Amino acid sequence: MRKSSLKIGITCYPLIGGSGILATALGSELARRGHEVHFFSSAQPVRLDLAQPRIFFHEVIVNEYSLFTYPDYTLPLAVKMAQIGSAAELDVFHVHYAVPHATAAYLAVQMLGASAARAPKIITTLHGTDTTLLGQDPSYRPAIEHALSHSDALTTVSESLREETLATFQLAQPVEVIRNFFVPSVRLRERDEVRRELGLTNKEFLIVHISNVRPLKRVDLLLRSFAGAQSRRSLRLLILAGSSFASYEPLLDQLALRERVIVKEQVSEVEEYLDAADAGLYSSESESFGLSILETLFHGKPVVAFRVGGIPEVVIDGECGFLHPFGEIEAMAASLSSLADSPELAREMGERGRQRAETNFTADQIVPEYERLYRRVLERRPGGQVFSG
Ligand code: GMT
Repeated sequence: MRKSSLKIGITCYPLIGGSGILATALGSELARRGHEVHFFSSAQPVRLDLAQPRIFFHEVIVNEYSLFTYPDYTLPLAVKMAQIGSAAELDVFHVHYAVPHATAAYLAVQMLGASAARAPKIITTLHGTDTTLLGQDPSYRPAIEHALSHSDALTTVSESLREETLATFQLAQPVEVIRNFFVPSVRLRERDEVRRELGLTNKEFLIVHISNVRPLKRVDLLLRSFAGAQSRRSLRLLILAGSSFASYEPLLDQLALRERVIVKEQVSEVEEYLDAADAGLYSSESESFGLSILETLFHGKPVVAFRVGGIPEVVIDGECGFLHPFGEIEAMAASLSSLADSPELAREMGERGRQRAETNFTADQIVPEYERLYRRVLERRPGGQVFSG
């Protein structure tokens, strides 16, 4: 008999990073829909609410054995997944980001025994750099390809990443696109209050950037694009940095931007800053999707970005923002100027972005796609068994 609820194991990175945020939101939505969800990670994922019914968290302890130069995470993760997979009778392991999660899932299933009909099925969702960076590295590529080939289903978060995945790995099974989604929070503080905290007057045009400021986010091009923008209004840039901004400090001085750029590190409530802003600026050289860009659209702000990876699948150029070929900072600056000079244009584009996000990228649209995938994969179990319910 087909059971309505499933038991799902989700493996993800815990800290600020798109794949962990998406995995956490997915787990929360699945639990809200009646499924039992078990998270595996080295620490509690930042946005995970353990008070929510049907959510469980299994911490993986990274070993500190002094005989090893490098700590190992893959084996303790695989053991934890095997233990809980068996004890909680999980139906699926849904791993987010292939390295090392898909390999750990494969090992966990092997530990449960090749003939274990009860072994969870493995779904791997590729998020970006697992294909675009590590997939190009000869010391990782064969291991990733092995783990992907032993997954029961593969998904990517954009068509662009699907194409790159197919070009990178030799895969016999299909790769399905299930795009990212976002659930906006109920606003915590009013726009005016946040702008006051930032020391902004209502006349100033605030541009926001949210990222982990790793090298591929190209914060150098972000600052140069901003420095080139000119407007009748005073322009300010707010950077919400998921890791240390220290290495970019000298460039702030070099471009004489210190008075106009506000940097905040490790902000957990990014959404109230999105409400306080007037536009978003993103300068990555590679981006499979751009979850922060989607968050920016949900908050009704137009986006200026480079046309790379999956970004054009999220932002429609000329409709909810402006996209430019990678590296064209003068064009990025000109787009920022035109938005700042025309508040009406910025508002209209922002509104169209919100509509686009609400039409295409809500949990109600995307989560059922994952639920259908889980059920399809489980039908391939002997007798189509689903053990939970
Ligand atoms: O590179 C990052 O910013 C983190 C990385 C991750 O896996 O946590 O993000 C990737 O996954 C996000 C969620 O699917 C996507 O929105 C990002 O575009 C993607 N990053 C890259 O492709 C560089």
